[in-house]
Amino acid sequence: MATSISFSDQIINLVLLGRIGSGKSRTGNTILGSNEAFKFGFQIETKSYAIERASRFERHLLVIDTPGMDIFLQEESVKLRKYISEMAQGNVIYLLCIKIGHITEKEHILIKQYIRYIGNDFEKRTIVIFTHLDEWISDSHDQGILEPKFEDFIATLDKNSIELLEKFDMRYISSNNRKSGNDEIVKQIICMAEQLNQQSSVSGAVPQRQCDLEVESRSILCCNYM
Ligand SMILES: Nc1nc2c(ncn2[C@@H]2O[C@H](COP(=O)(O)OP(=O)(O)O)[C@@H](O)[C@H]2O)c(=O)[nH]1
Ligand SMILES: [Mg+2]
Repeated sequence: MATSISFSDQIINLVLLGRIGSGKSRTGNTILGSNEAFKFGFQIETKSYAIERASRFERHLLVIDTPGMDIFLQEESVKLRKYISEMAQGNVIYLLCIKIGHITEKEHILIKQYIRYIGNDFEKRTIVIFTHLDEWISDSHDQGILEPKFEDFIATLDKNSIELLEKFDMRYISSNNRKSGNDEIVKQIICMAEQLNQQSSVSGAVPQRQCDLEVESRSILCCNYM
């Protein structure tokens, strides 16, 4: 039976994950379009979950920021699941924040723990967000590369890191969270999230919105990245 749920009722639930200092809170602010939504900074250790909402590009976004953690075990996964089920309705998309150049052993261990304790769903519902794009661009300029392309960074990754991205079907986006009004990234995230939600929806249960946003970069986006 057709439902009365309209596109405008649908909420995109986004959960920020990643190591301490990986840029989770600031990525949340980029998405929400406000530098004041989540507290950020090296001196700020987020101790509890936080939630903010915003409407962006005609979408309702709900963003959950999570405590800084380098280890994610069963107990934390129970807390995360409880918080999500209390705060968000429907599917969530995980945004796994990694500072560019920092796919270290610690990231590999943490991601294995997410996969183990959040479950298989985690791999299918995650977008990797490489933060600190601005720093990578200025380093590239200092090295004489005038027009650095993020794909060139991906090409430098070792086999283990590529295998890690492959777990997420190479869904990744790079973000400069210092840039205010970074709308392109927000649109990229919305497009990927809508694509993932569409893939996992039970057909006909809820009308799923086709992504209609124009995004500039990468062929991945707006429903044709798979
Ligand atoms: N230059 C730059 N700094 C960033 C970026 N994203 C986050 N940061 C900085 O990295 C530090 C940690 O960010 P934060 O969002 O608090 O990380 P969290 O611990 O994962 O929530 C802060 O000093 C941020 O200002 C980015 O894209 N570019
Ligand atoms: Mg934080």
